[in-house]
Amino acid sequence: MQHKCASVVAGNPQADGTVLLSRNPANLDDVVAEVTLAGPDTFVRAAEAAKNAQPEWAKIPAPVRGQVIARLGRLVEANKAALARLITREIGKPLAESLGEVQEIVDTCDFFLGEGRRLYGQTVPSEMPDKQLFTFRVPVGVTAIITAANFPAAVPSWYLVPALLCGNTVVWKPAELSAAVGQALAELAWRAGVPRTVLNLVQADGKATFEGLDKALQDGLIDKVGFTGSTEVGRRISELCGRHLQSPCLELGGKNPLVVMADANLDLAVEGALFSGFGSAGQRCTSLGTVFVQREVHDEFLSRFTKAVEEAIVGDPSQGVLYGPLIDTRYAERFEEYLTLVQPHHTVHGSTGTGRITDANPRKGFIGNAEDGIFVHPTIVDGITKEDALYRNETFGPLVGVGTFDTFDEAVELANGHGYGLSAAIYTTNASNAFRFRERCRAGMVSVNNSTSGAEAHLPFGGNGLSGNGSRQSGVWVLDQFTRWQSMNWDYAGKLQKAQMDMVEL
Ligand code: UN1
Repeated sequence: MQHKCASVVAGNPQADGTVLLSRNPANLDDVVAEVTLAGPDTFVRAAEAAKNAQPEWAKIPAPVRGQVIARLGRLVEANKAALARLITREIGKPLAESLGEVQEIVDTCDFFLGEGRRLYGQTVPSEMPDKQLFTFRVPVGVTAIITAANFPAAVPSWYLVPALLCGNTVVWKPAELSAAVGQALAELAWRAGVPRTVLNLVQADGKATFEGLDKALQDGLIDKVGFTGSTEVGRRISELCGRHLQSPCLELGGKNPLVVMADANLDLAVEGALFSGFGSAGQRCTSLGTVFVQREVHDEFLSRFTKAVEEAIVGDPSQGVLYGPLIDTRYAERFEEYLTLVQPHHTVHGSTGTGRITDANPRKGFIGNAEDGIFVHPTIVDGITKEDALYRNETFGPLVGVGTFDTFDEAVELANGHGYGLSAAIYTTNASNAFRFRERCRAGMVSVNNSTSGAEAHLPFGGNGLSGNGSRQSGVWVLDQFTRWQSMNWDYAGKLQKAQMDMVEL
């Protein structure tokens, strides 16, 4: 089945624009969707529709908005298998991970449906008698949500669900490469009862989105931007928002380290490195970048890790593979460029080859026909030091660096020194090392004896440095992105009481 995707503004499909084909990266002959890409004007019109709808949506009591979120959760659950299959078909994520991704939406809805009954403010004592102070959470207004193809459903839900619950209206621009998944999720939200004027869908490329966003910000139509994607694009979004005195919610790249101490359970560490380094073909923002191994166990770790990678099954993502294709041909080209950063002092551990998997450069145990899709070999590059480009460049593909350290202090320095600060892991059986690592680590998310990926839907998610501007998604913490605090003071003294001047003296 071929989907037809187009922008939907206030419930009206927008027919004008250029057409792009969204293809199955495991089989490029399979056209998943015909996507009509909108121009900047459509983005602005979507923002206007969202602006007009916002006061009415905000008037609906939060517990009632929570019921809409509850219905969305149940609808997503009922359509879990179909949505997961669409994710696998459109972006090539292994089916088990796609099912996990859909479950993450259900978890997010389950968390926020209750938040509709909590959305607490506070009562605060005043410094004067007969006066009471209060705080309230108020919606920010119109939110523009721009999301990436690698988590085409779960990550958008991290924005859409709390934004809607808090009384905001939305312009959502999914990635062009996952347009059909975007359309399917928006349709479920409308069916759940989110008014079509409240959630507007814009299918557009990056250029049109920037132009549209710029204009909408200038016209005062957008109050908050949420963006998940590359650090480079995040910087541009941030500059644009900064001009309008706005701070966006940014979730950017990572070069996530995994530290293996000599006292670690090495089999566990190998399992964690395999899952976070090569799962989803390394195309998660939480994917493992470099493993730093204490010198005494380096050779042993590397040989077990190499064996695990050699035995891993790659190929057709609808089968039980560790990973499938890269999402797009451009990703493969960029990945091959990263392979040119391998230096003579590195040792490359590819199982049968490096770069693209083809009939001439095959991989043992590959499932499916490699020539039909965008498949690349898993690669381990040993000998990474702080001076290497591979130490600091996010590769967004199945490439894991390995480096060595002697002391714990060196490990911390290596784990922090690349500029990113999203996720970091340590494998150790020594509790003091674990706590010290957490304390000294720059990353927003730290794992002990677990991989760098696999965040749960109710813990704060986000990073520092090149990984973001400190904003956090998920759980109650994201409420600070989608609401603003308003205070109120209520004086019942029957006379003007002046703060600081009329304070009671003892
Ligand atoms: C992302 O890659 O943008 O922690 C998000 C994880 C997932 C989310 C990753 N739950 O791997």
